[in-house]
Amino acid sequence: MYRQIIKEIKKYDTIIIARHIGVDPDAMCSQLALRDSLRIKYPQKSIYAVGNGSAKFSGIGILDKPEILHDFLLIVLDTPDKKRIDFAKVEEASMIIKIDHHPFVEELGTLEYIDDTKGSTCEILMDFIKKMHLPVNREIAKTLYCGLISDSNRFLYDTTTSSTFELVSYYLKRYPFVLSDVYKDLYLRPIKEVRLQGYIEENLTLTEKGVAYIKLTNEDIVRFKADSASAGNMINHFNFIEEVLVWVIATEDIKNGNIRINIRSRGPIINHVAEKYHGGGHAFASGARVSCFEEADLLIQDLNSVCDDYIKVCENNENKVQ
Ligand SMILES: [Mn+2]
Repeated sequence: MYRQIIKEIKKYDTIIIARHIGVDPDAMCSQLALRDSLRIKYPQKSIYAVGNGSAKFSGIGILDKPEILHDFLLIVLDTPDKKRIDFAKVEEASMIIKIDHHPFVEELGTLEYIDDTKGSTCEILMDFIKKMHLPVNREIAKTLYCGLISDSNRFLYDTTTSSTFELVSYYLKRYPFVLSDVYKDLYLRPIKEVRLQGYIEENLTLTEKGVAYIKLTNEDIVRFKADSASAGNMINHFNFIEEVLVWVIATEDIKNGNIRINIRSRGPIINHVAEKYHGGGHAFASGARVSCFEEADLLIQDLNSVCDDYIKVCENNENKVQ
């Protein structure tokens, strides 16, 4: 499959690399690393990484705004479905290739490389770039590591395997980038965010079945001088709380006129609930968009039932063991 992808890349003079809406570091790092590597390998081609950026991730690199495009290859990274691609001209592509680590949702193109056992799209690309002998420099290696670190939450999840460490070791040995530079790009944050985090911690509501949630209105966001994206991105700070199985941040997004939902789980599978509410994602990390806080309540109720089922299954299993 890797070879077929390279074969298609060779055919086109113009290549667009896109990823999902609501940019995150894995999505952005994967498109920048692939772009920069292909630009070195094929200097005569026009290769662009597209989509809306975010001030928060501006340290990672710069996206492109290409103007007129015709007969181009579209490579979609880190995105399982068409509606979540952050690029308006998907239909105009001569061909679409998908490389992704999300569970399969729908076919986008004729060539799809999906490995949902991997913790990040950057990890897939590390393997792809290495095996296909594509050019790498210190900056590209650092960018790939940055995406891997962000999606794996610093090797926290079981998607991290010996091959993850082997790939990291391979790149770090050959292109020794400075680890603390990566963490600065990812984790340095203003105190207003820490204060908002404190507010969330103080005000989480906990259901009987282990769903913790908070609803942040636009007023809350303005009061903490934050934005809905950075509030939602705090979701990863609430893992490993004894009483909490699933946690949700519901943030009013007046720019888009809806409510942004971020969900994480440390047991129950949640992506089917996110899909029911116009979203999706991974088994334990998903997002959705709902029209109002009342709809968010319905989603929270559904998550509560998922937790209820999960607790019952766990109890049954325990009984069997005894
Ligand atoms: Mn990802």
